[in-house]
Formats: sequence, structure tokens, C-alpha cells
Amino acid sequence: MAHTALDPHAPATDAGIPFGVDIDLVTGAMREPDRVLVRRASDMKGYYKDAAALDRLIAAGDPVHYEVFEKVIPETYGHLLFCISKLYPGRVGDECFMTKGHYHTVSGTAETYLCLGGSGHMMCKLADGSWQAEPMCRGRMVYVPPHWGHRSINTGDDPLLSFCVYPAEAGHNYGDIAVEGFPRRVFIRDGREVIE
Ligand code: S6P
Ligand code: ZN
Repeated sequence: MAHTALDPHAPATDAGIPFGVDIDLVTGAMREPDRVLVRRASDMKGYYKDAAALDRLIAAGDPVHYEVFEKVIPETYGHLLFCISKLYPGRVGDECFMTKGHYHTVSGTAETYLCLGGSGHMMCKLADGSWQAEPMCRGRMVYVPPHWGHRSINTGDDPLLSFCVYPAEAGHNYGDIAVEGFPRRVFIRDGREVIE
């Protein structure tokens, strides 16, 4: 499993029984998440254009890039996984902080991201290299269709908060994205956003 469990022995939520979760729609805080995935700058080696800038950031304190808060749900067909994704603002050189990005292992599974706050893009790509950057801002939902790789990119000064929902059996395929990369990156230069 790609995600780190707070308590690796925690039983899966009995998702055969209805349950509720409190989420603060302003801060994105999920009450009593079962798992929290934390990725720091040092987890992002190889992802940014300016590797030396990333090394400097790691040496300067290795800041958290993003956190994902989840409830444990059986990862089997019929269930839905949901999470809060919190991508912090920042730059590696002049490139905006971003998530690693992935395809779903079960490639034909979609995902919805409802942006709760912040600003940025959902960078989407197909294996043939075609791409689309969907703007994200509070109240905008982005639909990532089956087969599209996806990565969140924070272009603003506040955390980019999203509520994500996807089929529980989807899985995360990081390997193909790590090899292929995304066709475009997002930078802030002279106060302006540049996609290249
Ligand atoms: C899962 C969904 C999100 C991401 C999260 C972190 O399908 O897309 O929960 O896992 O935004 O991104 P990444 O690319 O490191 O998994
Ligand atoms: Zn996904």
C-alpha cells in the first residue's frame, strides 16, 4: 500500500456500516483520520526541474510538501475512497509545489476533486502525451476521467485544499509517471504564472 498508516494495525473501517466524518470546509481538517500521508521535499527527488533548488530546500529544513488525510475503507470494488489533500504553497526554484502525480493502477477509474481552498491546477495527462491543466479554486470541482494521470499544482500563497473521491480498487501507479513525467510544468516568474 502506498499510503502510510498512522497505526498500521488499525482495522479497516467497517464500511458495511454507515458512518460519518466531520470535515472543516475552511481549513480542510478531517476529524480523526485513520491515515495521514506526509510527503516532504526529500520525498520529491526527481520530480522538479531544478534538482539543486530541491536539494537546497531539503538542506534548509525539508519542509512538508503535502498531506493526505483518509479514513480506512476496504480497497475493493463497490467501495469509494475519499480523502482531503492539502498541498502547501511554495516553490522549488521558480517551480510551484506539486504532488508526485499518478495514474490509477486500475487505469479505467476516474476521480473527482472538489477544491475547498487555495488556487492552482489539476495537471492531467494521457499516456500519448496529450495534456490539460484544469484550474482549481474554492468551489470548483475537477473531474479526472479514466486513464488520465493527474497531479495537483499550487500556484498560490495558501494551501491548495481538495476533497477527493475515487473507486476504492483504483490503486496508485507512480512508476509510469516517474518515467514519463508530465508534458508541462508550472512556474511563477515575475509574479506571473508560466506553463511550459
Ligand atoms: C488518489 C488521489 C489523491 C492523491 C493525493 C497525493 O487517487 O489522487 O488522494 O493521492 O493528492 O498525490 P500523489 O500523486 O502523491 O498520490
Ligand atoms: Zn488519483
